[in-house]
Amino acid sequence: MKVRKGDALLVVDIQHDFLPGGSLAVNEADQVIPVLNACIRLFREKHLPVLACRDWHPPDHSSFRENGGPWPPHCIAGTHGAEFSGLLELPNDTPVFSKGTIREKEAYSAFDGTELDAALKKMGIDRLFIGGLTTDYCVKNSVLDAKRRGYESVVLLDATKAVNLSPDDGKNALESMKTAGAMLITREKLE
Ligand code: VGL
Ligand code: ZN
Repeated sequence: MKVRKGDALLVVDIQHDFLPGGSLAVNEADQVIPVLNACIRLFREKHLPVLACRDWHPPDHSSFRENGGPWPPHCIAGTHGAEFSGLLELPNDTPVFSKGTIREKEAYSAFDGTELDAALKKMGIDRLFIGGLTTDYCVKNSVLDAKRRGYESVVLLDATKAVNLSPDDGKNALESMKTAGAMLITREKLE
């Protein structure tokens, strides 16, 4: 598949807390970073936009266990755990969209409460390539939202890893994205 004008790359939540050693570490999550770096290089070479989102919670977010949510505290705004991995080669001018910033509200999609849609429209984007963490939450919800909003969506299979609270969550998430009309491809298919 050839990337072309109208394409953008969205890098989802490559933050310390989702990586090995983090408070919500996802199995093998570090393996996606070199794949994403290769995608970033490709998009930059073709002068196509690269964007990123991050989980950016207040310290008492409602998704944390102590507040009745399913997760350990993670990605608290301004902390080391919320920073992007230093191994991720994001260009300095990458627009970053923060989500989950309101205490009472969970927001798994990069579109939820952000200016992402407006930014994509302004840049004339009609197809979004999405990779990052996690397959069963932020990637899934961002892909489904992108489709709903009329973008073609392409999931980068080898650039995403699942939390798998239940063992099949990642597999089911990919299935639901496919059913919604998203394309699933590996990075080697991209040129
Ligand atoms: C995410 C769990 C909790 C994600 C965010 O980025 O997929 N997962 N918060
Ligand atoms: Zn979160």
